Amino acid sequence: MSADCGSFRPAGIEQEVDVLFRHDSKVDALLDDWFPRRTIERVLLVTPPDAESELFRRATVKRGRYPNYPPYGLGVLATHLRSIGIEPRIINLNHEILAAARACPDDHDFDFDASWKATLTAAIDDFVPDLIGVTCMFTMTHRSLKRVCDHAAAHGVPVAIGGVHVTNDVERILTDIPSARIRPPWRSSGVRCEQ
Ligand code: B12
Repeated sequence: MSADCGSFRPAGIEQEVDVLFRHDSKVDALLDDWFPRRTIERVLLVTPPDAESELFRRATVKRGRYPNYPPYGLGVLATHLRSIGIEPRIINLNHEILAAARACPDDHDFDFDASWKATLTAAIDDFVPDLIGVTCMFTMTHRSLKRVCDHAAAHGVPVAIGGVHVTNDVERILTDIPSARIRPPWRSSGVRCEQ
């Protein structure tokens, strides 16, 4: 029995390759738009606050009951970026908001949204990233993720998202967070890029 392995391609792969070729000029235009210098030197990696303003309670902060874990996933990404010559910076807005809430002397003076927005803006202005990557582990953080992506994108820097929630809740991610322009596809190992 002989088999012509050279001409054999699984249907799925054929389709993916086809799509890549058909959209080649569109991808080129997108890359020109997002990365005019056609290079990525600095990537700002961001963890959104776990909580959101409507549900945030300073009394809970003072009792030390909000979780505050290091962003392990972003640490892994930062290591990979460094290994290919890209400078990463991580900003953990969950930690930053808890620290700011703890430090603020008066409950009424604390503005949750203004606080994390100012921290993120300062990081963007200082680091001048070519790309902002936002992580999201928990479904309950979806609204916070959306707000962080909207605020980051308003600075004119392309925003990519990833993490457990993003991979898991793809339909909501694709419809609800247009400000994150680099998102996972329905399937395959590539990324979906939309104008
Ligand atoms: C360790 C862990 C914990 C730890 C630490 C949590 C933390 N905040 O870091 C502890 C034990 C504290 C914990 C607690 C909880 N957990 Co937990 N936990 C996990 C676990 C087992 C591993 C997560 C992890 O660290 N992975 C390793 C890192 C390196 O991977 P990563 O973060 O996903 O990042 C990689 C990729 O996702 C990607 N990536 C990530 N970000 C980005 C961004 C961009 C731009 C790109 C391109 C790529 C990218 O690249 C990274 C490197 O490969 C997951 C299950 C799982 N398999 O993921 C559950 C899981 C995340 N936990 C879950 C839950 C429900 C909880 C709790 C809510 C449980 C509870 N009822 O209390 C609490 C919440 C606590 C909190 N708010 O932090 C669920 C979340 C489900 C959901 N959809 O919301 C999971 C998925 C388990 C499950 N199957 O149910 N958890």
